[in-house]
This record gives sequence, C-alpha cells and structure tokens, in this order.
Amino acid sequence: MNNTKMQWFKDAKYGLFIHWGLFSLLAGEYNGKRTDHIAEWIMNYLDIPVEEYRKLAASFTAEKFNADEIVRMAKEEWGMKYLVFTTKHHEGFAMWNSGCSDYNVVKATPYGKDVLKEFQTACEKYGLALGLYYSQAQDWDDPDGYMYGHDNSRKNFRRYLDEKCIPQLKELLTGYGKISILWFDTPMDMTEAESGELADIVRTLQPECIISGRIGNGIGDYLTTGDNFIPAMPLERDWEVPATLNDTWGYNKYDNNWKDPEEILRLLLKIVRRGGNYLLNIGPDGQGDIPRQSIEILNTVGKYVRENADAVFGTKTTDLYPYDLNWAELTAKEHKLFVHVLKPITRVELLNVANTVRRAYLVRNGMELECRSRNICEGDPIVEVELPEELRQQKNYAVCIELEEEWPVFEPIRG
Ligand code: JFZ
Repeated sequence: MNNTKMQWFKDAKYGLFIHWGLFSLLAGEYNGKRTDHIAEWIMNYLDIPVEEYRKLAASFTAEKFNADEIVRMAKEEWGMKYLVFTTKHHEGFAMWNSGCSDYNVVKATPYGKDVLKEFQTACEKYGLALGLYYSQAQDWDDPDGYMYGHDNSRKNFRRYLDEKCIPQLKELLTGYGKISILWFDTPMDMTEAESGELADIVRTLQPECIISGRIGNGIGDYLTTGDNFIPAMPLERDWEVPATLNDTWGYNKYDNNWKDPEEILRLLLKIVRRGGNYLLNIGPDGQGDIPRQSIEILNTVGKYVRENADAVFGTKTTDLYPYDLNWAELTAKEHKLFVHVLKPITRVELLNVANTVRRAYLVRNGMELECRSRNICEGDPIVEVELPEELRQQKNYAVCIELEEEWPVFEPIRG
C-alpha cells in the first residue's frame, strides 16, 4: 500500500460520521408506526412506496442546519481530524446539486442549497479532511439499484451504474475540492470488475483519495470493521471502526439508548492503542439540529482528547501488555508510555514493565510525578508512579512515563 497516501489517515485516529438525509425527517416513525431498526432504513423496513417517500423532500427545510458550526465543533471541541458525510444513502436521495438526478437537495427541496458544498466550505475553513459516504449498490429509488422494492436481484444493474452511480461519483470527485475518503458501503454481490471500475474512477480523478473497505471484493485501501465491532488486537492492515452513540445512524426520536461518554473514551483508547481509527456518528434531525445528548457526549470525550492529545495522536502500536487492566488503557510512542487512568487509584503500578524510567508527568499540565522502576520480592519488574492526594480522587487523566528505551518492554508472566 502506498504509505504516503495513507499517512494522514493513520495519524487521524478520530473522525465524525454524519448520517443525514430524507430519512431524518421521519425520525424513526412513519404513519404512526415506529421502526425498531436503524432509522435510515425506515423506507425499507416499513415498506414505504417510492412515490410516498419522495414526497418527504417537500418538507426538507433544514432551518437549524449549520455546517460551519458542526465542523467547528468537530475540530475545536471534539478533537476530530476528519468527517464522512452521507452524500447518498440507500434511499437514493442526493445531498448535493446532482446534474444527473433531480432527486436531490437543491432541486427537490424548499431548502434549495447544496449541503455538500456547505460541508466542503466549512471543512476547508477549519482544516478537517472531507470524506464522502456513497451507497454504490443499494439504491431504493432506482428500479435497477439493489433492494429497490426489496428486490435483491441485479436487474439491469449496468444501466444504474452508467446512468446514476458513475455519473454521480464523477460529480462528487470533480465538484467539491479535495476528497480524502470515498466511503463506499454495502457492496452486495457486485462483481470484482464492477468494484474495480468504481475504484479506478476514484483513483483517476483523485489519486490521493482513499477508498473504504466496503467497496467490496477486498480492493479498498483499508479495512472497515463491522459497525461498532472493535478488533481485539492490532491488525496488519489499516482499519476503521464506524460506530454509533446510540443504536441508530439516522435520527430516531425514540432512541435514547445513549452510550456513556466514559465508554466512548475507553473504546477510542482501545482502538487507538490497536492502531485503528474511530469514526463516530451523529444523526442530525429533520431540521438539521444535532441531538443534545450527542453534543454532550462528544464534548466530554473531546475535552479529554484535546487535553491529552500527545497521548492519543502520533501513538504507535506496540507489543501487548500481558495484564488486563480495568482501571487504565495504555498507549505509546517513542520513549513514552502513556497510562490513561480511567478509574480512581492510589498509585500507578505496572507489573512486568521492564523499562528504565526517566521521569513521569501529568499530560494535561506537565506536573512532575515521582516514579521508579524496581523488582518486586518475587523478582518481577514493576514501574510505579506516585500520585498526589488530589489526583487519587480523580479519574480520566493521562500520565506520561518517559522511558530510557525507545519502546515499552513488557515481560511475559513467569510467576
Ligand atoms: C451500513 C448501512 O446499511 C447503514 O445504514 C449505515 O450507513 C452503516 C454505517 O453501514 O450498514 C452496515 C454495513 C456493514 C456492516 C454492518 C452494517 N458490517 O459489515 O457489519
């Protein structure tokens, strides 16, 4: 794999996924019936006829939508480095001014503005890499797309590719500046030749743009894991976990199963430690407003990420530490071992760490902490960091232990 092309992605670690479309207007409910599935699938799960569904566009006014504010928060409050926006989800509706389908946000809605353009402008202003989600196989609005009227067969898939998918991809790759990721999804049984054709278009029009694993047939530039599934160990390839804050991607007013910010933080640290990226989702509502709970969770996690940026960004995967710590997650970079303390403790004790330590400090403000390396009575090496009284009551802070050696040395358990 071309390393320079992947470098920004390897360094990015943390990104914002945005699922927004006509499905957001329904908010998980149609004609008094609630969907118990991910809300952006409501057209499919509640069997909404195409002609009925299309009428939603007439009520897309997006009064609360503010791309600048979303991107500003992602960058400045949440500490994220990239954004992936649903330009066309399975519903088939284009969130930009598409020249080859009038079923788009400019031509079919009272809002009438190019949402993607607004995200592009904001991403350029704040310096966030812009990625585009595009549902290449499923299109519930095109009779030749997969799953049109639940029909999973290919029909005249070639016609759909030539008349909608490929022309739209070309628009996306030529009209919106630098595109950092083309986030394909649900390849269904598209052939390797078809996946390759789409990849070639991306690579010809924007050679630096990277392609998500879900282009299918193993030809993406990195692995996309199952949604919300976290690999248990480092992987050979670059990878990314797409994940939700509740149980849906598209907005659902009935879904209040929000994850705890501490759970999100722990997942982020596990993913970073194992060499992956965390792509966390928000689902703006029909007006373009972001659920208050999403903002609160991301603000809390973001404060930690910004205050402890040195312990998150630029870290590398290392050998696995042999013990499972319930009070901490570990990350490392050259000559530094970071201990992310996630529960109150009286002292940092890392058994079987065989390094010589130079010094330790609190990452968020540089406060020096007393530390030592020694052998315990059984002969095993240990690294210890003393904590002042005020830190013993706290959680969610990072300690940096500077190492004489370049990398942490974890000894196997011999006992
Ligand atoms: C897909 C979409 O169908 C869904 O609406 C959402 O956009 C999500 C991010 O992606 O759903 C998937 C695709 C792949 C897996 C799971 C859900 N997978 O590989 O486990």
